[in-house]
Amino acid sequence: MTSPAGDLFAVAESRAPIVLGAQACVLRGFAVDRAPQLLAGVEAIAAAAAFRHLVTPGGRRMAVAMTCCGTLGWTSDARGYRYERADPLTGHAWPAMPGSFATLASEAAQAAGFDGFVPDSVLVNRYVPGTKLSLHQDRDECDLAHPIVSVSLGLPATFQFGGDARGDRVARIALFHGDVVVWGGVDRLRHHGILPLADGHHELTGAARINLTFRRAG
Ligand code: MD6
Ligand code: FE
Repeated sequence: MTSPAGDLFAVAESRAPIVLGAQACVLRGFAVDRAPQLLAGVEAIAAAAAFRHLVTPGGRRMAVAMTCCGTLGWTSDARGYRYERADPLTGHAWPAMPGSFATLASEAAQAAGFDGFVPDSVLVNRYVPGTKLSLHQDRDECDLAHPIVSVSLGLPATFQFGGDARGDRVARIALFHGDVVVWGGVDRLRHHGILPLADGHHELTGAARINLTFRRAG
């Protein structure tokens, strides 16, 4: 018997999809074979559009470091949360989305019951031990009929999955290297977050977790 929580190199033990809601699930290990390629892509993206700590409209510095690729990138400052065609740090277009990223996202969406998902934006989140992401909804995308596909790489994390209302009961799910979460439809506006990342070291990412969330933003 091995303990996934205690083995920082581990991927999830079972590959059975985990149902989070009527239209939300975790595809265990779906991206594990493609992880090295995805991480090489993240390095290239970060070389052109550096990881940065965005400031919320309320003036708080976000603990998670972020960058983007695709035709639209998510950003935040005193003017609000929004998608932009250019990286505010450089004034240049965001790095293009690698073809292998888009393919993975549509395959995962399809496996979760969403046909024809074509992302135009990837938000890349980087967590180090101690970093958390507070409960939030993803609602800045134009058309909420499209699902979101979220890929976890590197150190494991505890995902919080709540309801449509902020005060609804929150479930906790462990996410491991290579896991993919897909949600949309009736579950598209559920609150979610990441608990503070535990200490650790992963052979591919070191002391970090990388999360890719694929969206159709425009
Ligand atoms: C994360 N993910 O896993 C943060 N949002 O690091 C998200 O905020 C998220 O995983 C929308 C859909 C899926 C997600
Ligand atoms: Fe989110």
